Amino acid sequence: MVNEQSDLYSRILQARNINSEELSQSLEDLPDEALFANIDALEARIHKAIFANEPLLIFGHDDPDGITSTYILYHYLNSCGYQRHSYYIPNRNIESHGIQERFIRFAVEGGYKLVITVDNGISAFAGVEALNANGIDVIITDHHLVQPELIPNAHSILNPQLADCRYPFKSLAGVGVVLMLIRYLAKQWEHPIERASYFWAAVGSIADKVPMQGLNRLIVRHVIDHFEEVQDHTVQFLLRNYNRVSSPSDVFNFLSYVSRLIANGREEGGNHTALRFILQLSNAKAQLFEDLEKQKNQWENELNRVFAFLETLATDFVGKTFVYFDDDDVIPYSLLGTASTFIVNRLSIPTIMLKQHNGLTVCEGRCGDGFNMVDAFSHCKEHLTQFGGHAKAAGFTMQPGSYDAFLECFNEYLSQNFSPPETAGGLAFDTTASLAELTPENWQMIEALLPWGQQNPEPVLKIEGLKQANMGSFSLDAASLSLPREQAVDCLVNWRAPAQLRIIKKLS
Ligand SMILES: [Mn+2]
Repeated sequence: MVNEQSDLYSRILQARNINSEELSQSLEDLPDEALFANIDALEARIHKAIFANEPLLIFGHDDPDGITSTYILYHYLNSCGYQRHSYYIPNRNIESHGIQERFIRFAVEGGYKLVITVDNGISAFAGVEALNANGIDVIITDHHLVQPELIPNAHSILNPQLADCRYPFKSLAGVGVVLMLIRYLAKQWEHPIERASYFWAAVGSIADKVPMQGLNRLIVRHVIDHFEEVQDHTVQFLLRNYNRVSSPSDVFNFLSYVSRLIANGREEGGNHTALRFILQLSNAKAQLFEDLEKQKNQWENELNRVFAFLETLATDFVGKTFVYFDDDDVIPYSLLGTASTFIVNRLSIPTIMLKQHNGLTVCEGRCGDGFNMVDAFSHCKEHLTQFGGHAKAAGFTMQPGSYDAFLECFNEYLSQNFSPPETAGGLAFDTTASLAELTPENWQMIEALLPWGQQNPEPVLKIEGLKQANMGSFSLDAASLSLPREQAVDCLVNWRAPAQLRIIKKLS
């Protein structure tokens, strides 16, 4: 617990306008889940499925948010003794986002009577119709933006973004929504959820880059502060293959590591590697872990290659928007969104990346403040076969022949709805600091501000007069810019570890 405030710590609090009340919230401060619209109807339908012993299928989304959502719901139903539930996670390299033909066939042939979508489904209008036509009820849980004019005809929908939803916090990840659902079921059924559910909710929330404030912060911080309590067999397995985890930043780094590890299991349906790894109790767990580690390393190499390529595209780029069609197949389909994010971080302009995939043109769009990707795609929907996402991260598919018409429509929308933020040039930092202030005591105080994420980024300090010769015991991390040996420069830095800095910009 933080009792006295250091100067550096309180300057950062002040710069960010953080009230210390928010920093001390705990699980007891979570709002009543009954405030969610339709949650009683969801509970009744799932209850009926369990008592009638109906085959039930959880339909996840192929990313860490969707995987952790699937896991905590699947596992909660397990813990209730239910045995007729299963899960299906589509392979994003084979199927596009949402309820598609392969899944519908799987659900029908498997004789399922109830499908629960997690971290997706809110734009699956046609998919829900098709399942209904086959006598399958659908419950949707999702956190994406709603197209209010086209809500699927589901049995019931849990989504904080619904117009009539009174749950006060709107920015939960998909797994945050599922966590609130199982917390509600736990109260109704008087059967507690496992404490590790918070660990997996934290992993999915970090991976989905939701704003790290409010309830998202509360969930991740709970895991940081109660790490011993939230460990299940998978966490313990992973810890045997990981460095020591003792400080709050160790826990945060471990959570980020796990979110990257489970991002790569790409097998389809009930065979998804990452989910099988989490569920596995036997020796096979080690084999699956090796698979995942290998995939993660390959993926990180691939990522570095793509980033180097994007760096060449971004250098000296001038323009109001960045549109890139990956004709030459430099960017793998699975990295298209990551690539768009990279460009937005570099250039701060709306970015769309497109490529051919399975006979269709797919697109991932990203932007910062001052623009809304979903609105832009919605404006151009006559050219698209499917679209969805958030204001700052959205995607679509279209027929290849529609490209020119779409681009004209998109550019027209952009010219009327985006003006570049005026802060260009002035890179923001939290406060000026001196090397002498970077003490172990201050490091510990700043750890109280973890977890980092959107709306709560890692602090940026301005340090004046840095040069190699006066760094003392401090080292620079691998991603740092280098320092001149003799001539002192003013720098913006991240304080990465008690004795480690990352120079992110040289100012003089
Ligand atoms: Mn999500």
